[in-house]
Amino acid sequence: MRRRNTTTRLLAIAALALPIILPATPATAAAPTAPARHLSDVIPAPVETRPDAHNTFRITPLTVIRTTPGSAAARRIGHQLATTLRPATGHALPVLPVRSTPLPEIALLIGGADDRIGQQGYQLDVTRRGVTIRANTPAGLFAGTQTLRQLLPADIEAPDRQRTTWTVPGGRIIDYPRFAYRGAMLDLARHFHTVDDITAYVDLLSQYKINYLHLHLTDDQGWRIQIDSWPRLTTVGGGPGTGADGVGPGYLTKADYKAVVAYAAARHITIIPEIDMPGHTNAAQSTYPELNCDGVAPPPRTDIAVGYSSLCINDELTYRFVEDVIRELAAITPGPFLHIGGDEAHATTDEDYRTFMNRVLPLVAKYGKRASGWNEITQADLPTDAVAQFWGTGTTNASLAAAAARGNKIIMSPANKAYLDMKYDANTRLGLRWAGLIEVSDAYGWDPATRVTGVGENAILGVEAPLWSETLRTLDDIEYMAFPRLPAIAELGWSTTASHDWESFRTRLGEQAPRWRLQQVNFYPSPQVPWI
Ligand code: TNX
Repeated sequence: MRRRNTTTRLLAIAALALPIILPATPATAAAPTAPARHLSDVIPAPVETRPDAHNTFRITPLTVIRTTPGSAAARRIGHQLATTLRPATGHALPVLPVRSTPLPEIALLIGGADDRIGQQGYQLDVTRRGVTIRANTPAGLFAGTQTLRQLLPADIEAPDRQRTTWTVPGGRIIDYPRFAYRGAMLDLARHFHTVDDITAYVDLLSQYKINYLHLHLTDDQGWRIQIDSWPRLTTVGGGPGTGADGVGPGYLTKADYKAVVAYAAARHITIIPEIDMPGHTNAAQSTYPELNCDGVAPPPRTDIAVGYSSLCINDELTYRFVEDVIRELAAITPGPFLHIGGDEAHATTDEDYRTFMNRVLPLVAKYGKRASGWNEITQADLPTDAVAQFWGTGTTNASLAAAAARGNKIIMSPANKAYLDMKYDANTRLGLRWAGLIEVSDAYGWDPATRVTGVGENAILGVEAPLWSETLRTLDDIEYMAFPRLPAIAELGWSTTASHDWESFRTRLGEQAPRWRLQQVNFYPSPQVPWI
């Protein structure tokens, strides 16, 4: 009964849509024919692809998007997919929460997939009749739609209609990530980046199955998140004249932050806020004199030196401040993690560092969050659920290996491989070079599970590509440093070691260029990549 009703409605929709859509396609014959896509032309490389050349699917004006009945999450992903596909196809692509349709369909279904896909994977089947993406979770379903997007010709990213028929290569993909955590980090402290810039970056990250965005919210040069109990942190610490060279002012209000969290969540990306401490705190200490042991506020700093600031370790006020900040931030952070920095505390003695961290780590737990921090936090007494983020350039780190042996999970961000703010070559206008020059092959050419002695596959939660913004001002700058290295790190985090292959990767990377041009992504045209 329900089925027939739905069918009737569908046919009515199709009948309505046909006269509107069909006559209006004069550009079809002249449309450029992009090279046929293959099931494995995807970044990150899928785990298993079984092409079936006899079974291609064509998206046409009749195609509908069908989602699991009763699943609001699946329907939302259906609408997101429709929004992505409508401009270039010009098709209506109605989203219908029904059991099946007589029309050619892209079905987005929760459940019924191959056992191996787990909580983040998906199964994608392409036959003549339709595309079916199945997953156990909305996150997996969303990942599958990102694969489908890449399986379509590049001009699917065009802002207006290119042609009427869109071919998806036939066969089956079974795909799931190697690591649960695939992150990117953006530094809002050295130069503030607006909500629009952050959300634009989120859009790009989500295409490569990145599922965490770590926001570096505070540093010596600026404080970028509203804290009601210490209001001058933002108005002064994030105010005019702050940031590297004094030209990166601004901050996220709590409403802004919540908007970023919600926008990212809709793209299955979890925000991780970082408050860096006990060093990297000059913006707070120059704003509030009482946060200094001598009660005297140091001048604001706009240079990019590191390692000179420290909170006052033996003053109770310090812990009231830290607890206020953690409490307020935890309250607006739905994700599990709160990052407490902990790097380069060169102005804090080792003993004071341990004292500080051993008091602060329990505060994170008190407000219901799991602590993460840069690898230096392994010098404190870490709870086993704390996560340490490796940013060194070497291949040994005894304290990190000991934490891994005790059961702490590690995120790999080796600065000489994963840092998106390092220059590509000596001529790169933006970026720094303290960890070396990082060409695309360097960013791709390492294995997270063999990088640091004693930190193997099982100890690793995942990978993260940090982007520090000492030299970056605009979204164009962000894109130039992230593309094409971010997709390299995304592939290291998602794809199997068996599929790791530079020749394959650089070919697939080259095929992304037409998409980036249409999306107006300002990427670095590395000479290592055969761009098309
Ligand atoms: C080191 S990496 C830092 C940051 C700088 C970055 C620049 C780390 C945990 N700390 O303070 O911005 O180098 O590449």
